[in-house]
Amino acid sequence: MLLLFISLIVLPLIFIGFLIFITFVLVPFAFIFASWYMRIKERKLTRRKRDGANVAFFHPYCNAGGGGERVLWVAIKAVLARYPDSNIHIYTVETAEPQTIIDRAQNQFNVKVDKTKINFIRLSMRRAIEAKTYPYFTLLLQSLGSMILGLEAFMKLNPDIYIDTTGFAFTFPIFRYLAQCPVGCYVHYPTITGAMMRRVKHRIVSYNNNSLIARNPLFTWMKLLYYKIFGWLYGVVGRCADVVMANGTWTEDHLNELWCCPLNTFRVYPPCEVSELKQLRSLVKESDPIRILSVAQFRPEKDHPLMLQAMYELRNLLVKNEMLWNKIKLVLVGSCRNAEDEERVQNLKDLAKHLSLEASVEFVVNAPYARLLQMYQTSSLAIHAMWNEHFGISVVECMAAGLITIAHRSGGPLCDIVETAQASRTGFLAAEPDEYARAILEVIALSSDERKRIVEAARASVDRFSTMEFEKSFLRAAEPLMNLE
Ligand SMILES: *[C@@H]1O[C@H](CO)[C@@H](O)[C@H](O)[C@H]1NC(C)=O
Ligand SMILES: CC(=O)N[C@H]1CO[C@H](CO)[C@@H](O)[C@@H]1O
Repeated sequence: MLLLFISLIVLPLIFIGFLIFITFVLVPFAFIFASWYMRIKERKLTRRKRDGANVAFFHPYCNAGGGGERVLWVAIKAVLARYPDSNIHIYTVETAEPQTIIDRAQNQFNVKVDKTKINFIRLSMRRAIEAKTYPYFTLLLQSLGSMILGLEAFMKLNPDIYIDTTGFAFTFPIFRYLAQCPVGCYVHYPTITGAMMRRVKHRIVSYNNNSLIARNPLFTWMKLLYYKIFGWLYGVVGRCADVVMANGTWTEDHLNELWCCPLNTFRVYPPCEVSELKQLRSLVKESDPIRILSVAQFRPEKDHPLMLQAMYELRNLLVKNEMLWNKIKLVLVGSCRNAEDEERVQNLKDLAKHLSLEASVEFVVNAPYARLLQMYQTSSLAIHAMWNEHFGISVVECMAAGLITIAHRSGGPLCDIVETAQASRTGFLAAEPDEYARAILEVIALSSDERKRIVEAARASVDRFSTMEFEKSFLRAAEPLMNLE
């Protein structure tokens, strides 16, 4: 009886109600929305044709003076040079005067831009993206916070082209769907990586997970779930970008794993300042010691002990050639940031003594830049030992300075920097101490012609990381964004 009542009266009523809702509420609403939308789009288009495109860069900390800011300013300069009638807007939380910010860009990065073309859009919700606002679930909450900041940005200016240069992927959908503008981004570092998820899964205690979580299977499972959900969301928002630029192979591979859009992902190396180093002339004379230079902060991941072990192996290889061995010196140049680093230097000195290498190893701590330049000119080889470094700017700099470089066979040096095919060799790669030792001997045995060829090839190859190359690749990648379809 009840069933009959439901099927005869209630269900049709629900159905009719639903129809009424659709015809009288949803359809008119959609209609109003669509026409409002078309008007906005049309107005935007008219404005764009009259005043030039509004290109908006999302870079909250545009006055920070780091590598990310160099990318921002060089990119802005390139866009203005290629599309002179465009207007640049920067969404920022900085409070400094426009003149101060632009002066700093010029002093620090040697990038001069036309002040009248740049408009700063001040955002007030700075707290929304600060990590310290969120003691828990930082990744997720900070990303949602960036959406709030993105909404504020969108309300203050609806741009024609949106480019994010800080990796806040969660702002993409706002600009893609609400602002209806093409979205581009330059990514230095993915917010989450497949490797991070795997680390939780295998319960490895590392810098970003605490031991309580690693020990407890339930917590591990929950954290994994959290990372999985976050990774999935990151993929969803990432796919809202029309053009993705990654700063190197490492970043590109990780983005392809999570965003899965390799066709609009491009590798655009950040601009490095190598032209000055390329001018350096070697001052090494025949009678001088053969110096092997390492330029690396005294941090654990730089793996200085590996270099000492390589020297140890080298001496074993040279037992019959004491004279040559006595000529070879390892010079470790680097900065110490704190007492921990200083202790590490002391430990390295102890290790050198333990391996009886103290006469062959020299430490140069916190040297000024002029001294570093002098070290470049008086060394003939460079050594790099860090495993899986994302890029390895120090390797690029040593190559630019004219040193024959032996770098670790992993990460950036392997994928991006060093070419080891015999005909086009720009350096050497090694992974084990004895491999390093044999590479050193091989370099020492090179004829001066061969040496010259490698140095020249290496110096030419670092142009791939120059400012000019960056501008070219950036504009090429950004072209689909700028074109008015
Ligand atoms: C990309 O950015 C990350 C984070 O700043 C950095 O560690 C890496 O070295 C960069 N890669 C290149 C090719 O510069
Ligand atoms: C995100 C997180 O849980 N980080 C912790 C990882 O472990 C270190 C050291 O135990 C803690 O200081 C972090 O807070």
